[in-house]
Order: sequence, then structure tokens, then C-alpha cells
Amino acid sequence: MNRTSVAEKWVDGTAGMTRPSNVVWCDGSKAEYERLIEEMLRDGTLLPVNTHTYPGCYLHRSHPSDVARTEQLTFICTREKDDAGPTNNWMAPAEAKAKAGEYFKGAMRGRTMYVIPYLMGPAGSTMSRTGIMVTDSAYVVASMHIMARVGDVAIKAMRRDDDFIAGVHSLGDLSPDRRLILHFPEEKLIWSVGSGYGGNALLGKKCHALRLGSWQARQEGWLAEHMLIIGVEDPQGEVTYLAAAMPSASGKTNLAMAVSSLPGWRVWTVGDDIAWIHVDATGQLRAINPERGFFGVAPNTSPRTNPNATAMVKSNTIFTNVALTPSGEPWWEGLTPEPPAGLVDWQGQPWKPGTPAAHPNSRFTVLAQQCPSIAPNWEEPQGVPISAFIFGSRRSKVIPLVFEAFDWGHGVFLGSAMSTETTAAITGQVGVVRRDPMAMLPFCGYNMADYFGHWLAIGSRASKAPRIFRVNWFRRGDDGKFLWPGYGDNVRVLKWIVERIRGGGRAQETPIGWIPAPDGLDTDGLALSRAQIAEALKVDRGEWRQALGELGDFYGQFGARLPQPIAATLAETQRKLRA
Ligand code: SAT
Ligand code: MN
Repeated sequence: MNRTSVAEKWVDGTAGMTRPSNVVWCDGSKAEYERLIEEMLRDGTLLPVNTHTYPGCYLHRSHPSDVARTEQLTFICTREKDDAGPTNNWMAPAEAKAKAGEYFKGAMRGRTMYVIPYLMGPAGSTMSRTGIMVTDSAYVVASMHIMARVGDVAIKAMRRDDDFIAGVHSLGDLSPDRRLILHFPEEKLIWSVGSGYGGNALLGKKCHALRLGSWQARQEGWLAEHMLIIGVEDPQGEVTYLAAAMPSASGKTNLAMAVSSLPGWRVWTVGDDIAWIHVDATGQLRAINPERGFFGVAPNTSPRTNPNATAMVKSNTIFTNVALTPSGEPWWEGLTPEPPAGLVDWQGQPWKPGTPAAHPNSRFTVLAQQCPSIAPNWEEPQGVPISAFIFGSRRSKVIPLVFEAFDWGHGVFLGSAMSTETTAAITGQVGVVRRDPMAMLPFCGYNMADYFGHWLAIGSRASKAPRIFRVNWFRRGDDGKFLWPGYGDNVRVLKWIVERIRGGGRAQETPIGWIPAPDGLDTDGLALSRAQIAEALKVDRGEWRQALGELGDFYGQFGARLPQPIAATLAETQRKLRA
């Protein structure tokens, strides 16, 4: 491998701080992956599962206090506090380095430091970007093999000697009191210590592809988004590409792999979590999936909710914090209607009914190519052309099943106005409503007011700006039950979206956007009354007036930095709702 001198020097310096007993440069080969697996099976980091029914699969049990992203320990460390903005935790770079430096000092003593050159995005794409991370966790190396393109492919893609995001990761002592996830966008640097959990430790994913990625994207004029990418094929075989932003653990992977309940319609998976989107020379927006695999939530993944994912994790998958059946098969809540007898829970104890068997944020890590619905062109260097963006969140009230923005600016406003009910993907309380603009609240590496402005600017560079839609699969009726069946039936909503893009799709105008007309959605074969569908699509003016009041408070914290068109669209919507 032809390592650059800048990289060598940086690795030496990092070893000087962390003091590993040896340093290993990773080549990303199959042999290397297998060596790591062997080593982890020997030291207990991985446990075997039933190799007859789950060939090539393993189980990792994490430390019980290290099971999700820890946002309160995640910081953007810019020189100016205002550049991180009011929605990010901020720490001055020098203070952050002094603090974490204490935890890193000698942290790798007696351990191996792995150096992982990685490429985010397909080989040969001008949209792809490179990173080099070091870690003392073999689990992180094996996971990075699955989630990114590792080795020579990355070194070759570097455009200059210093063309990489540098990431330092150590498990430290796994204590939440000595855990920090630090981002230095001005130095293209990430420091993460004290956690082995995916979003905290696989630095290519949230830390690079979203937090530093979004910073880089703003500088270079593109978008780094928390979005799935799909191709929706109609019965004539025409494919329309969409990108959808949704908060963690809110059905993004399920939608990315949906099996259509409508005959003739089909969903092709390009990505399930992150999209990098550029405006091409003709003004068309094109997206790549920077990742190579899926790090998906296991609970509630089943042959009914996501048959493709259920099939794809039957081999060559690393499971984290799921339960085991007596025959050594992975199990999680929702996989089968009833829990099998004799389960061992995610911590290795006999399962007690009434407690979670699998951790609610237990995960599978698997190569994208294992997915039965993976799009044949998912790794094409030029990406796929995006015809529409979808913003989706988890709200039991207020937000209709689907509606369409009036135009790009209005759509950016709708994205900025998003809020959602929290899930187990972050530590803290589950089910509380919080703001989550474009599902990027935890992932935007700079001031979100500037981020809204950047979105507005991208629209004006597009020759034909993609349409923007808002969806909510999670609205409930007065009886507390979901109003919409979801999963494969969400393709009915995608069908309406595709029709709208093509100039059809019956719709009616409301103060918040275009809602499907009573007969606009294809509900053929669904056991839903017209009244139920109307309830799912209803715009409740009272609820909206209140919600927009709260939105005004949220915007207030950005002060003069909030783009004027966003404030104007809020005022305009409030005026319409009063009329
Ligand atoms: O937990 S991760 O950040 O890796 C995945 C997610 O929450 O979207
Ligand atoms: Mn995510």
C-alpha cells in the first residue's frame, strides 16, 4: 500500500499519544476480515451463532451502558461557537483536546492500533471522499469493512497527500464519564473515545459522512444528508429516484427495502441511511450512497415488516445486542409473533418476560450487496438522478400521511419545521416530541440556520429543482391506533408522489401544501374506510396554529442568522391558517 507521508506522520503522532503495543495498517481483504473474526471469537468479543441456519453470522454483546448514540457527549468543536449553532453541543477546540487527550493518553497500551484507510462512496466517483481512522477495537475494524470500502481503494482515491478526514477512536475504559465524541471540522478531524457503539465508533458513518460531510458539503456546494435513496419502478418499468430523510429508528431501512403491496410496482434500494447529493453540470441533482453496508435496527424487522432485510441478515451478518434462541439463532422482538421458549437475552442472561430480550436498539451489520432489492446501479460513480425529496418523521398527531410542498423554498421550510418522537437509537427518554429539522438535528456539523440557507441556495442552482414531500406513517386516531398500515402499503404513497412528479396525481390545496384528493391515493384492496383515509390526511388548523407557534420559538434561537425566506414562509403559512 502506498501510504502518504502526511498520513504516516499523523498515525505516528496518534500512536505517541495512545501508546499501542503495535500498529497494523488494514488492507480491507477478506483474509483480514476472517483473521479479525477468528481473533474476536477467541477473546469473546464475538459469539458464534447457529452456523447451519445463519452461516457467517456472529453476535457481539456490547457493554450494557454503551448501546446507542450519546448526543450529550457529542460536540462540534469550531473556533467560533456560533458556527456550531444553538442546536449543537459546542466545546472550544483546545479545551476539547485537553479533556479528551487525558482519556486518550496511553489508552491503547497492550492493544493493537488498527489504521483503516476508507473510502465513502463508490470507487471512481468524484462525489466519493476519503478518511483514515485508527481504532483499538477489532469489532470496529470488522464493522468498517462492511460499512465502508477499506484499503488500497481508499488510498488510490486520495487526491492529495492530505486528502482525508482523520479519525481517532479508542474504546478507552467504556465509561460514560470518560466518553467524548468530538468533531473538529476546521481541521478535518474526529476524536471519539469511550464507546464502541456504531454511531459513536464507526467514524465513517455519522461523524464523517454527516457531521464533517455536511461542513465539507457546504464549502464545496453539495448536500450531505441523513437520507435513504430508492428507485421506484412503475408497472411500465420506468424508475423514479427519490431520497428521504427520516430520524433514526423510524422506518427508514424498511422503506428503503419495501416490498410493494401494489402489483407491478417495485422499490430498488440504493441506500438506507446517508445520501451525498451534487448538482451536476446540467443542473440535475444526483445522489450516491457513501456507505457499503447497512447498520440497521433489528427489533421489529420481520418477514411482514421487511422481508428483504429478514432474508439479507440470514448470512454474513454481525448482530449486536440481539437475543439468542436455544438453538443459537438470533432473535429480537417482532421477528416472530411469540418469543420462542428458552431465550437468552442481549446481556447473556435467561430472558425474563416483561424485559427486552433484544436491546431496543440492537442492530445488524451487513453488506448492501446481500440485500435482495439492491439496485443494479447502486454503485454507479455518477449516482442516480433525484426527482424528489421526502421528509418523514414519527408523529402521532398533527402531520398528515403525505402532502406536497408548493415549491422548493416551501419544501425547505417544511423540512426545517420537522419534529419527531424520540426512539431508542439515542440514549434518553423515548417518545418525547423534539425538533429534528430534515432529520439532521444530531448530525448537522454547523449552524442549522446556515444549513437552511445552504438548502435554499442548492435549489436555485438546480435546473429543475426536485419536488419536496412530507410524510408521516405514524399518525394515530382517537382510539390510539395507527391510521395507516405502513410497510409495503407505503408504496401507495410513493405511487402518488411519482404521479405528482409526472404532472398527475389528484391533489387539493391546503394552507400547508398539496394533500391527496379523496380519490388521489390508490387504496385498492386496503381494508380502510374513506373516513379513515380522510382522518390520516386531515389538516387540523388548530393543531397547526399551535405547532407553528412552537416552531417560531425554535427559529428564534437562530436570531438574525435564520434565512429571511424561512421566516417569511412561516409568517405566510400562519396567515393562511388564520384566514
Ligand atoms: O446509531 S447510528 O447513529 O449508527 C444509526 C442511526 O441512529 O441512524
Ligand atoms: Mn441514521
